[in-house]
Amino acid sequence: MKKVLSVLVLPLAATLAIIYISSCGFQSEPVAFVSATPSTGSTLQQNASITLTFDGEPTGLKVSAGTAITSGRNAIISGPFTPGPLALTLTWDDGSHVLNYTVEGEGRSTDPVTATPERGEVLFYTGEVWWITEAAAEREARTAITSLDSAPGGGIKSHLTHDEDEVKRWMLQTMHNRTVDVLVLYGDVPGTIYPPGNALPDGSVAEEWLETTDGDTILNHADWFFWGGGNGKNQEAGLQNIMDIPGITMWGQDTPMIVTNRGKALTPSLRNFSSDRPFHLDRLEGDWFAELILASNTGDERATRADPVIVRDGNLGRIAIVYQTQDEVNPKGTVAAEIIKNYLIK
Ligand SMILES: [Ca+2]
Ligand SMILES: [Ca+2]
Repeated sequence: MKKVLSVLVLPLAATLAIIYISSCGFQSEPVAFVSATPSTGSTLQQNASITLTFDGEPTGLKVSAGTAITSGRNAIISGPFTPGPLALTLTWDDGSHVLNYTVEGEGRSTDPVTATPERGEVLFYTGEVWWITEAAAEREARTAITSLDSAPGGGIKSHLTHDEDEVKRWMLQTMHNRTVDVLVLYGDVPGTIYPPGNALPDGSVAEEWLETTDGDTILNHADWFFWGGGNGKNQEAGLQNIMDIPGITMWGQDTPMIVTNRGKALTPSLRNFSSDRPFHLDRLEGDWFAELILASNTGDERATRADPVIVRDGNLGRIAIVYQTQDEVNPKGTVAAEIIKNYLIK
């Protein structure tokens, strides 16, 4: 009997010791800061609230402004905050962290208890172009950049690149950042974001970028979206793979486009013209829908063909086409900037 008892007691004692040691070890892990929403660098309303996430419960949390309520691994800091720059210091038993915000002053609405998100960015790529010369594409891009610089609220950050590797890097950086970013192309697509010859029909950087709830947008001018330039690297399958719509094409040389009411309101520089590669709205499938029709074959929203138009994949990314014309001079840069300033990045 004695022997049996010791056989039972010893493993039990060892198990309890292991549980004790491991629970002590778990409790002594320092709790670290993970993220804040809105993120540091954002602009806030005075009555905003900020949600913090830690990797464990932050005991003894104190904040240098506002009121903090802790709930498990999260904490909510509520205003009012004093207008001007805000360096919000968080301290808790295991550490400290500083978040920097700009709090909007008097005269602005303080009603919503939400924060203004950071603004997205725009990248123009002119390293490969088709149905427009590189020089003309650069001129249009620079016109758009000048216009975006003067957007209300301090301008919209944008830049021009010829480097296809930079396009990929930038897309990876701006993916999943909860802001609408816009890539502008001129009738061709770099292989770094969509491997040529439709080598990656699913999962390319371009497709991944369009499949987050950021609402990121690829805006294309001149030739067919993702056709792939003079060599026709991708042809019809490029757009079809990106949208996952097998039947969609952009055929339609010289299709008259009439500016819609929303077009007149949002893109004052847009005039009636003939599109050579209009979007086929009657071929949209799945969650794709025409979000903003600026000009169409009917001049209204019941159209089957449109250019410029923004189509969107449910609550995910967007494809915009603007002046899909063959070697024609249009105010591509001006109208693109109007769409971005007045609609996509406000
Ligand atoms: Ca984004
Ligand atoms: Ca696909």
